[in-house]
Amino acid sequence: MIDTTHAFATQVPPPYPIHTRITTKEDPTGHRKGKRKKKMSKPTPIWLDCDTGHDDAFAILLAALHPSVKLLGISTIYGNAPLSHTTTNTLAILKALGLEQDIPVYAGSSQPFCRPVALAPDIHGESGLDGTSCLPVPDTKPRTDDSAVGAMFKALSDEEPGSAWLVCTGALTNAALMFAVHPEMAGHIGGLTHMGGAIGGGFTDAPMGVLKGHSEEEQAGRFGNWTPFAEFNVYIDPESARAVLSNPVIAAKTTICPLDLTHQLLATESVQADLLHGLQMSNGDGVGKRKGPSQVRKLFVEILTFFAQTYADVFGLIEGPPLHDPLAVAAAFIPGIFEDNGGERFEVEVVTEGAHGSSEDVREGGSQCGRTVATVLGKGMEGVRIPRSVDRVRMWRMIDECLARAESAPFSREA
Ligand SMILES: [Ca+2]
Repeated sequence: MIDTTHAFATQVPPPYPIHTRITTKEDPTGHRKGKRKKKMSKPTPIWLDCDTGHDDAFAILLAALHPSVKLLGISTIYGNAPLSHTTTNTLAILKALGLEQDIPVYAGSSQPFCRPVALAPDIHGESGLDGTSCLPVPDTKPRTDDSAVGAMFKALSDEEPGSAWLVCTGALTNAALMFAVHPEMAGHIGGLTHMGGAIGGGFTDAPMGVLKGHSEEEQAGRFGNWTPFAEFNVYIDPESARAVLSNPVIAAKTTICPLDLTHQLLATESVQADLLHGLQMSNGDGVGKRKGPSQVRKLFVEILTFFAQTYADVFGLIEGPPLHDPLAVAAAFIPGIFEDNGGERFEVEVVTEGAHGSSEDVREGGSQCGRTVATVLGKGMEGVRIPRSVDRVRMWRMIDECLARAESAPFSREA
């Protein structure tokens, strides 16, 4: 029997303001003026596993174009849409970034370990990436020289022990299969991050909106986005999530980004406007000048616009859509921008009992299947990191910088 009472500390640090407008007062590159040399550290090797929909597109952008990341490859998975769509979407985004030939893409699992497939057309459209008029048609196909699990294993193995990170922004099926086939990888990787889970119980004060057809009172007890208790990526394959998060070696180097965190990174209208035109660069000669939108900025902001509409329609979240997935990328290579209440760690148990499915009756029937129950551990004990907040200004600035880098790709230059 799982104890579903919340055992985590009740002291929640003050939240960052929700409507933080991107500031341009600091040099967005982070470099100081003057002759002092900054020590350059090696980029973090990352394998990205994603179900490319709207927020995954931003995860790919950040992983592919941030100079502190060495993107080893991408495996795809069912989730936001069927596997064939999420794979095509991944290749299309890489084409828009000019990296279609450079980043190997492998199609992974098309279904969960032992459940029927559940998809999310209400949020991402039938294609998984609906709502943009300028998504390019990919020229390449996913690689077939190895399986996704095999390619992921080989790429991570080729990196030094303790250096490479596995970043998962969909269900954990591919990851669980890799650790099942190659259990030694638990000790080899530097860490794992996952966008998934929902903690609730006042873990943060992130806005959750009010689900269509529900009152504010009814919403008050909900913290999941697929059921009142469960977040989609964990819900759709709870056995795989449980396999990964209950492995003590993996758990000790895992960070999860639950809805309680990701709903703090809202792409408000002002954020969308900033990303469309690009942040003003305060390098002395470009202050105050806004550029017209490049093709790649237009693409990514159209993606945000559609996502904003579905979040407003389905979840009543009108401030802007939460940009979940890039947070899992950032947690792997720049963990210091996340705040974790002084280093608290958790045991995370995934509920696998109870009714499970896509029907309204099952989803609203009270089953806690797919719930992530987090219990805070004693100081110094090893466990899962679950940040309570993130430096949102840094996140948007990094995304803007990556969009600026993408503008040199043929997709924007030849538009
Ligand atoms: Ca995703």
